[in-house]
Amino acid sequence: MRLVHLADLHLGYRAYNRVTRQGVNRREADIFAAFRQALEQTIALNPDLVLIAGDVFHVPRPGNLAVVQTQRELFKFRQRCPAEVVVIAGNHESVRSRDNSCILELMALVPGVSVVCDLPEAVVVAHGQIKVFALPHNALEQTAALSLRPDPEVPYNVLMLHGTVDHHRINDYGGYTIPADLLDLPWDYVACGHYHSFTHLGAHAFYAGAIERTSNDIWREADEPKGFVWFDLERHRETFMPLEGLRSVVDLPAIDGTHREAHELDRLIHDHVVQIGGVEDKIVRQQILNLPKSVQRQLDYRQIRELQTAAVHYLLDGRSPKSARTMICHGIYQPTPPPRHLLVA
Ligand SMILES: [Mn+2]
Repeated sequence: MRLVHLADLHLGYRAYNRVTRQGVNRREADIFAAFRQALEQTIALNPDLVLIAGDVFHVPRPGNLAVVQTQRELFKFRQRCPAEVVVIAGNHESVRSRDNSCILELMALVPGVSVVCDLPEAVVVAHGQIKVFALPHNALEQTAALSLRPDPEVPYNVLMLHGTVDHHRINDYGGYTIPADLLDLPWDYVACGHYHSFTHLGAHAFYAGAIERTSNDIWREADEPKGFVWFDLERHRETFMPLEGLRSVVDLPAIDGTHREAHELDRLIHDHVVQIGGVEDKIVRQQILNLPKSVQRQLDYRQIRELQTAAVHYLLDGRSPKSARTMICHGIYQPTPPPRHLLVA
């Protein structure tokens, strides 16, 4: 018995103002390409079960394109892969009001796909061989729901949930905390969603991580692989399956602007770009720390505009010495805080 564990797809995520030839937001198309690749790899693996641990969509009401494409991909997937699929809702697509249904309920119309949006539910799959205890985002609100125990009558017990396991690992807002002792029960596998980096949480518990860079702080994830978990329930052995050819996200080394004139900074900006072979088709950030406003005004904006035109996104993030000092005084200084305009709800 082997399973594929996907999480945090964030389909319908959009960023920047680049569009494809078909007029689709460049990043939305990128995220879909990653999803298709993950499904292709899954078909080749031929698992007994596919888990999607929440945040299928980036927002509770995604655009029609994202909804229609997702539905189409799932139908095609199920025609080519006999494995059942169990999906839970994450914080990004959960709705609070009872008079509004969750968009994921559409996916339950695909044969062999089970969706758990709100209350905890146990789904028995793989001809009675695997019981999946599914805890979507909303279910973690009530701690009474957490008196779950593996079922000794079933060969394999799997727990799937969407939330924060420890507070050092937060890259998204609005998640509930998962009690650590719930993960310590003798599950054959625990599939977690919410944290966007692949992480082993101890025993057989994992965050699969997101399939693309869709977090509030994409720069922290620039160098890490994105993909999903391939798990063998008999041997309790995991393999991380990275996705290939994702869009390059490059966080260039920060430049210290102290005692530097504008023309020196222009040259450093240029040199950093040359070192990565140009910015074409990439998402790039160049931070300049301790950059006085007077020097910032004298930078070569023709060069910066050219970089912004060539890249999918080129962010020149200048920090004045004063703003850094103020942040230290208030105890909120972080070495690389995310730029405010990149924060998404
Ligand atoms: Mn997420």
